Amino acid sequence: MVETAYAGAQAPARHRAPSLRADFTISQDWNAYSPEEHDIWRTLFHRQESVLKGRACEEFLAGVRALGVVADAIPDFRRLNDTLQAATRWSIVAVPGLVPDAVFFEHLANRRFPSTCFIRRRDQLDYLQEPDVFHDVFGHVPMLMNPVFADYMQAYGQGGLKALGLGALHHLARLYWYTVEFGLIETAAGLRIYGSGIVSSKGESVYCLEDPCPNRLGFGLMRVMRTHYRIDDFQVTYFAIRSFDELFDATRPDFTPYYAELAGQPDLPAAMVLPSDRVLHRGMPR
Ligand code: HBI
Ligand code: FE
Repeated sequence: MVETAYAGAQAPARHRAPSLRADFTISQDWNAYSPEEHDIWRTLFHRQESVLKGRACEEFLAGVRALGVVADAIPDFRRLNDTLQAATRWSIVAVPGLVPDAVFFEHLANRRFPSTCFIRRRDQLDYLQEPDVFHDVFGHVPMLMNPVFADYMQAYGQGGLKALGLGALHHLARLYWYTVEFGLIETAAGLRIYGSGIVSSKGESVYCLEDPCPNRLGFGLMRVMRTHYRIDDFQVTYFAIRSFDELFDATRPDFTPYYAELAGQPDLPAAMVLPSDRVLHRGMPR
């Protein structure tokens, strides 16, 4: 079963574009946001700002500060782009929701991050199926201010286009899931979070580092690309990189031989720990 990263929920009609461009981009229309929508952003921002102290990695927190992403209101992509383009030549483009894989990779391969611009309802504060502007702009964009991670995301997009051609997307999607969305990093002060799916989630920001249940393993490229993941609950295994350079260096080679090797190996259940794993914490099955 090829997990898709997200189930296909739909954005509220207001932000589903009447004029969807061929590359699936729309205009953010910042003036269309209601005071209630800005207030939902403020609620989410304040919650994460406090829970991420001592939990998110410095690169993420520095990115939030450097971008000028604050609690006051849903950021205007035009403002963010002035800063982001100057820092790492990335741009945010607004999309109405999940876009087809090939479209998503094409944008990433050209240093364009496709960000949704609708925000979740107040009754979805703790979980929503598909990314909203808080997940994308608060969760993903700050890491694009880090030059190494910015290059990794472009390499991922280029790799995604190749993987599509090779029918190997399900392997590469796991790399994205266990790094970009749910990655941890080892630091002198201990494990810290950089994954966007975690930093935009109050509960998982604590669970991923402190709960005894999940495994915490050292990152391995082939290990991650073999491993199933959960899309509707906290992860049962987290992988920790030693540095963003390690992550970027792992994506330098052409993956074609990796996919050939993976085709001959069984996938691994998300909760499994192998004798060859570098075990930082062996979880307790729930
Ligand atoms: N579209 N807008 C958007 N955001 C995503 O994160 C996204 C997507 N389409 C496909 C996708 N992610 C994943 O299926 C790929 O990473 C494999
Ligand atoms: Fe995401």
